[in-house]
Order: sequence, then C-alpha cells, then structure tokens
Amino acid sequence: GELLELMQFKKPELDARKRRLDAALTIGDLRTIAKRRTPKAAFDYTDGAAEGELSLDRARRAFEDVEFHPDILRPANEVDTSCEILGGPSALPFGIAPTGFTRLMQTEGETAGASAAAAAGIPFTLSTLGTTSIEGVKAANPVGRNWFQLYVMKQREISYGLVERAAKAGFDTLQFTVDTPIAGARLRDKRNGFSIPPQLTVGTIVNAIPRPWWWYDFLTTPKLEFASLSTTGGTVGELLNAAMDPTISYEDLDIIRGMWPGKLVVKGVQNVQDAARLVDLGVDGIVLSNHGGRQLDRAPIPFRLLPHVVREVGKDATVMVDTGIMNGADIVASIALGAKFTLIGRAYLYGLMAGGREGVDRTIAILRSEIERTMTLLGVSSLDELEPRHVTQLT
Ligand code: FMN
Repeated sequence: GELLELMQFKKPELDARKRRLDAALTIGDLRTIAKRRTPKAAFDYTDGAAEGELSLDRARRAFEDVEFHPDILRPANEVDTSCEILGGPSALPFGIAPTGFTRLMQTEGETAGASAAAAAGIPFTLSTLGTTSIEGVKAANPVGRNWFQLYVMKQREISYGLVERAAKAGFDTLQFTVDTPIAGARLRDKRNGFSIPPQLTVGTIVNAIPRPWWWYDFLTTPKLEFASLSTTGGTVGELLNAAMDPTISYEDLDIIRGMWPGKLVVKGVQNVQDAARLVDLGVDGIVLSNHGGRQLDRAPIPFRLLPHVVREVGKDATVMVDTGIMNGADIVASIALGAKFTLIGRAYLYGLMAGGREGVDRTIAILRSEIERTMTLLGVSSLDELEPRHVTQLT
C-alpha cells in the first residue's frame, strides 16, 4: 500500500523523466540534464578529472580532431554493429566501464547500468569500489556478460576474495586496473569539500533545493556504501589512498593470473613497451586508458597511442581504448584505428544521473544511432570493414 502511494506520488516525475530523456539527442544533452538534477559535489566528482584536467581535455580534442574519409557509392543498407570480444558477443563495439561510488550519482547505480547493458546486449563492468555487490549485478544482468574490475589493495585478501566471488558469479572477464597506485588530485572534490557520506553544510543545503528528487531517492533507498569494502568515511582521495597499494607490481599480475579462470585484461596501459610486455606475459587484452584523465594529468592520449600499440601487439592481444568517448563517432574512429572494443565511463554516468535505468538506455541508444549513422555515411556495413584509411587527424 505504502509503496503504491509512493509510486503515485512519483508518477508525474517519472513521466517528466521520459519526456526529458526523449528530448536528449547527444551525450552532451544528457550531461546538461544530469548537471541540473545532481548535487554539485556528486556531479563534479563524476564530470571532473585530475589537476588541470588536461588529460581529459586533450583526449576529447583528439576525438574531435578526427577527419573521416568515406567511400562513395557503396551500398550499406543495414549496418551490423555487433562484434566478438574476449570470447563472447557484444551487440555494439562498446561496454560499460567500471566506476566507483555509482549509487552516489543516482541511487539505481550499477543495477541501472547492468540491466541496461543486458537489454542492449553489451558487457557491464563492476568496479572494486562499486556500490552494488557482485551478486547484485549478476541478478540485474543474469544472462548477459558481466566483467569485474579489480584493484589490488593493501589488504590482498580482500582483493583475492573478490576475484573468487566474481568467478563464482560467472563474470567472464577481469580488468586489472594499474593506473591508480595513489588517488589522482581531483581538485573539484577538494574545492567542494566532497566526502562520503555527503556532509550537510549551508552550501549543500542551498544546492539541494532545486534538486529534490535526488535527495528524495537518496533518503528513501538503501544507504550508500561500498558493496565490497568495509571502510570508514572520508574524502574520495582518503578512501582511495587507504585502499590502494603503490607497491603493486608484475608479481601481483602473476598471482591474479593464477587465480582467475576467465579472460584477463590490464586496464590503464599507457605505452607500447608495457603493452608488449603484458602480451608476452600472456594477458588476453589491454585497455589503453588514462582513467578518464582522473589520475596522471598530461598523460598520453589513449586514442593517439592506439595505432602504435595495435601495430606492436594487435595480432596477439585484444586492444581496447577508453577516455573521452562522448559520441558514437569516437567509437567508430577507434575501431577504424584497430581497437577491438571501447569503454564508456562518463557517457554512461551522465545518462544514469539524467534518469536512472532509462537514462542509461538513452545513452546507449544515442551512441548506437551515432555509430550506425557514421558507419552508413562512411560506406561500411560491418565493423571489420573499418580501416585505418577511414581516419586521419587534423593537427
Ligand atoms: N576505473 C577503474 O578502473 N575503477 C574505478 O573504480 C573507476 N571509478 C571511476 C569513477 C568515475 C566517476 C569515473 C568517471 C571513472 C572511473 N574510472 C574507474 C575510470 C573508468 O573506468 C574509465 O576508464 C573512464 O571513465 C573513461 O573515460 P570517460 O569517462 O571519458 O569515458
């Protein structure tokens, strides 16, 4: 009864959500809605990057500087956006990247991401710093593909326990993230006094007034906490630094390899030499990533690094890329330059903040139509017809 009452109370809001989302034509539109609806500290935590945010700006610019070279008069009636990735199918050449604190952005959190991924037929990645349990994600995406992102933490037993649980829950791929020996300097968080749990200050209260639905959800759904860690509160930097181990090494990779039955991917590779070494060591894939510009600022731009890494190891391992993907065209350009797959972080989170599960559906739909349109205009009808000659960079 009470639930029904709540639902009726929320219905006008849910109808408005649908109209709002339908009107969003780009990921940028979803970002605008997200910003309007999410408390400043949570939005900035998501939207922001490290230091001067140069890594992120440069990554975006590199995608904007793509020039496409279409072939003419090549009939492409139906485009096929599906691919084979790490031993399984994906309906689209991207999956959802691991993100921590996800229920902070919008309380549906990983459940929205995993169920939207299931509906779209793409893989979902759960972070070690996730706010939904491994089993909770499995329940939201019981048939589709789930991947687990591993941080090897100071307390190794916690990390090892997660690896075992993810294997048991049928997650098929492990992404071992290696670009976070310590937390990057997320200056927006410092300036906002952002901490977990959120602190009530005059500023947060004033900021809350035009965002009632976020607060309503926050106060009426289960408490926000890490699903896989037991930590005390603090700033995100403090939480990360308490958990992360700056001494992780190739030895850890070896141990993880021995524990994990599925595909093993290293996320956060930033040069050709490391890529080659990892492939020699037998990893199945690498993600070229600078963590969405949230760690080392002025880091190499993954998209620019891509052709060099593909030339070196592309035949022996699966090369994937992320950071700065905001348009299906960014994904098409990455595939043309030899990436087998891409990951989206913020594009997913903007959708989530803009409208929960339906917002993530909208993110995927926007990217899907951009991918299909770009491919059709390029004169290709499947992903493996995309070639390096389709892309140059303005400089
Ligand atoms: N990467 C991880 O490996 N583990 C994490 O817990 C994690 N948390 C993130 C939280 C947020 C809010 C964001 C935006 C990114 C996070 N990342 C994490 C990085 C993403 O997996 C991905 O590499 C990055 O978001 C890609 O860039 P994009 O946001 O421009 O798409």
